[in-house]
Amino acid sequence: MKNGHTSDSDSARASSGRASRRPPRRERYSALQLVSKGLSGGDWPRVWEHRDLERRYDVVIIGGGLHGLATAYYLAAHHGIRNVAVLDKGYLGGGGSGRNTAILRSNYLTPEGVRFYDRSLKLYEDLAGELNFNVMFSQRGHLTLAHNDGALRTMRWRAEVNKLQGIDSEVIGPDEIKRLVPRLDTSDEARYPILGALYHPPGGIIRHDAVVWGYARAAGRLGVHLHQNTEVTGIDVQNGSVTGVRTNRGTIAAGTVVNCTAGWSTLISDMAGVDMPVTTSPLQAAVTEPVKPFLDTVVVSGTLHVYVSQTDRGELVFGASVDPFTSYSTRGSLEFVEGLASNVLKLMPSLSKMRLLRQWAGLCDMTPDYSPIMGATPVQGFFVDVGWGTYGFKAGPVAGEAMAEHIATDRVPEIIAPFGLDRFETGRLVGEKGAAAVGH
Ligand code: PYC
Repeated sequence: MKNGHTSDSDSARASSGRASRRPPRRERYSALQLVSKGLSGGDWPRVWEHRDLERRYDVVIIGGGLHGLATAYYLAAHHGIRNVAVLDKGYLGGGGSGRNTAILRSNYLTPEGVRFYDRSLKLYEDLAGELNFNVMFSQRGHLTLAHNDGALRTMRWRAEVNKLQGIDSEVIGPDEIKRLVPRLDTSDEARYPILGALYHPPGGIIRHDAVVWGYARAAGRLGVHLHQNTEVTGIDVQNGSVTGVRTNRGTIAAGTVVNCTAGWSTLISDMAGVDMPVTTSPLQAAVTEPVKPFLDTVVVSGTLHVYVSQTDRGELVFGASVDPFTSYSTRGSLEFVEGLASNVLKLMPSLSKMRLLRQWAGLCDMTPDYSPIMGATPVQGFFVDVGWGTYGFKAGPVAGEAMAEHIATDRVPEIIAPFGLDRFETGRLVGEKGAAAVGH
């Protein structure tokens, strides 16, 4: 790392380079204690501790979402770099990390994308143990429906790329689809008949808040400072190198600053004088009242611009493609739910009596090739982990792991080498639009 950090030696965990997996005794409860605490509403320990804001850190991470927290955690856990602050202008996980539809998968279109998201899925599989936090990862399978020949061809293409990378992914026909999701209208009379689907058994859903809290707690325990309501208003650069950040709580010196924001990634990069080829659009989502579990697969239709899964609480969570305009608004719109309801009912007519409970929006930073931008920038010490479009949540663990390694070693890990900012000059784009979510 530039302006090299010397790790502190405050615990045996530092020398092993790994976080302890055993919770402190005060946090282990019997089932009865848990129920009684839950009912009495009392005295839960704080998930992460409050620390005073220092005037200098080795690394300042802007953005207290999953990517920022995971980067901080792996810096501390894997590289012993603990003099790290994560700053968020709101609350931890209040941006895209708490607004996504919590779908995980690795069935992308490009070999670069497939390898990258597969590593993330593997990290997610072990995350509850790694963080000692129940993240409720349910690998229930992921279906991307094809309603026309063009879509079916893309699914076959993805399946072949996936298999070559060792990913469990195949094209299945309507009978198998009906067996997996009996509620789907697979008849020939459907307005958009289902010709086949890309089936990806390891895909699924997770409890997104728990992932954020788990990383926050683990990073905090390793000495990382987590500062909420701390807005970055400027980035100081001298002679081509970053020297610190200005915030609503004063100036902080740092030789390494990492932009892990979504929505505001261009504004933050602008502060360091670095242009990002990113436009920002809202992505809306909605959830229904809870009903008896009937859907244990994630279902996506690119043609109908919709995806749906059922949570463990029984709610159906719906999403669509990004709004067709750029904006920083996170308000839901009536137009969105009208379109959503109409498209969902084309897939599953029997849901017509279900009621929507609430809707919301998150901000998606779209790059020209639908792949992220990760790594160093022309400003020495200023790193970016941005441009996450509609796929940031599923990438959080691998992005954190790789960014931490990059910052700590000054070497670009192979897994993120294709995603550098310079690809927009060299033209070596990673075109992921065909698998980015539903059609954009
Ligand atoms: O890429 O799977 C996806 C996705 C789901 C919701 C938004 N993106």
